[in-house]
Amino acid sequence: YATFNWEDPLNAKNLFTEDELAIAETAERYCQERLQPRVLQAYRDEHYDAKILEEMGELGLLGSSIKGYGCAGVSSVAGGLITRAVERVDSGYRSGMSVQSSLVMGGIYEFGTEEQKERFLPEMARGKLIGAFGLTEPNHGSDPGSMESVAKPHPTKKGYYSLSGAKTWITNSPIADVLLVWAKLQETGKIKGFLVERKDCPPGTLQTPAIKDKNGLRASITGMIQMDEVPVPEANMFPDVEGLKGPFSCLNSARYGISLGVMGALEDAIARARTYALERKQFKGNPLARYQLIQKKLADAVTDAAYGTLAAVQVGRLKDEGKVTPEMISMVKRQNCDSALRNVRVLQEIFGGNAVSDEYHIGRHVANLFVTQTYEGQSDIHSLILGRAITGIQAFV
Ligand code: TGC
Ligand code: FAD
Repeated sequence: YATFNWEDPLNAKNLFTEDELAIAETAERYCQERLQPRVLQAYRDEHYDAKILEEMGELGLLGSSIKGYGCAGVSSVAGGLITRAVERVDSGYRSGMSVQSSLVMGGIYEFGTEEQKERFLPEMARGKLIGAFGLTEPNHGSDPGSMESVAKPHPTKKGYYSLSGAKTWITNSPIADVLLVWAKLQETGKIKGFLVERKDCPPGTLQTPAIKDKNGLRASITGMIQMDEVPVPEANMFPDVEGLKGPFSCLNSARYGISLGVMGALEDAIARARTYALERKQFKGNPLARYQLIQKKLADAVTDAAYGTLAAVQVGRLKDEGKVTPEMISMVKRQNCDSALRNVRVLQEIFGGNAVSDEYHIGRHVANLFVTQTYEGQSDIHSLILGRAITGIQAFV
């Protein structure tokens, strides 16, 4: 028999190509050497250093599965291994990267004109232009189809739309140069995607205030997008896609990335809990790891991390072969976010009172993983997506 490896119990490594292993190693090294040392202070200060995107850009980690336009063109699984490496440090760092890579660059790549791709993608791949994705509104989160943001023909500028409305809980919005905003055309009521460039917005038309004092995802920056008749040239609209298919197609890639990303956060929590359980002694000098209840917690978490990883790798392979369905992505996004959050909450118990100190890092993962379960479709919403596919009955309304 081979030797059991608690860090990769079902030998997922065996499923990766040489290229994927090399990319994962580059990403893991960067994240452990450059991100891990700054996360504690960043989380305390609720500070996101935009330079991180430039650093990631230098390593080819942004928009990694896009072919051409200065992007690496790697497999979906390799892209997932990058998100896993980043989220092993912090879900907020992964969030900043996912929005840039999957939601904005991915959207431009899939639905943009050739001119839009040439204009935005190379600079975004270098982390020199920062993106945000505006779908959620104050009154419409799980149900973005009811959005109120509107695009009217501009009253004075020919060839321009005028965008008004508000988006909220938008990752990167306070620092974004280009905001992919989804709004309904006044004439048709159909949802369209617009690339709003901050540098071109007249004063007072675009505000992107930060949402402060979050109790999760504090190492990422989140804000609103407030639009008051923002002029946007027709050349900045996605020409062909309309309806929710546009934003949801972008979400397919980002949700996939989260499914492997959260396994990174869970694996980090397992490693920290195992070390703590081996070092901390209670009752006659025994390490906590000596006790059966502690071992069960570790066994459950290690099993769920291994299963979740294999399922996500399978979905990634199907994605690259053109055989994936959105429901498969809903399944791994929901299952992996739920299991990561559930297990990390249990592992937190192993730290006793020390769990309350941020220096043990476990509380940060718990708070972050609540957010991952909520954004990009809250888990119950993914249950309903799966329920609809299983029964043929739509239960949202
Ligand atoms: P429904 O009738 O289901 O679909 C409307 C149209 O969209 C198409 N579609 C999809 N297309 C591609 N991929 C998918 N996954 C798709 N899902 C649906 C569908 O075929 C249809 O097309 P057409 O041509 O017939 O019009 O729409 P509904 O209004 O009933 O939607 C229901 C529901 C619940 C599925 C949907 O609204 C939903 O998923 N809600 C969750 C909202 C959400 O995920 N928001 C994410 C905001 S972005 C974010 O959170 C980023 S966080 C990033 C970070 O920091 O990491
Ligand atoms: P609601 O839709 O009000 O839902 C509240 C609860 O009710 C949930 O548990 C939900 O599952 C449940 N519920 C709703 N409808 C039903 C139903 N029909 N049946 C049963 N249960 C239901 N959005 C973006 O567009 N871009 C971003 O970059 C972005 N980044 C984010 C970053 C952070 C830190 C956070 C917290 C959120 C972010 N979001 C972003 C928003 C996120 O996608 C939404 O919070 C999420 O979609 C849920 O919407 P909501 O908060 O309005 O909750």
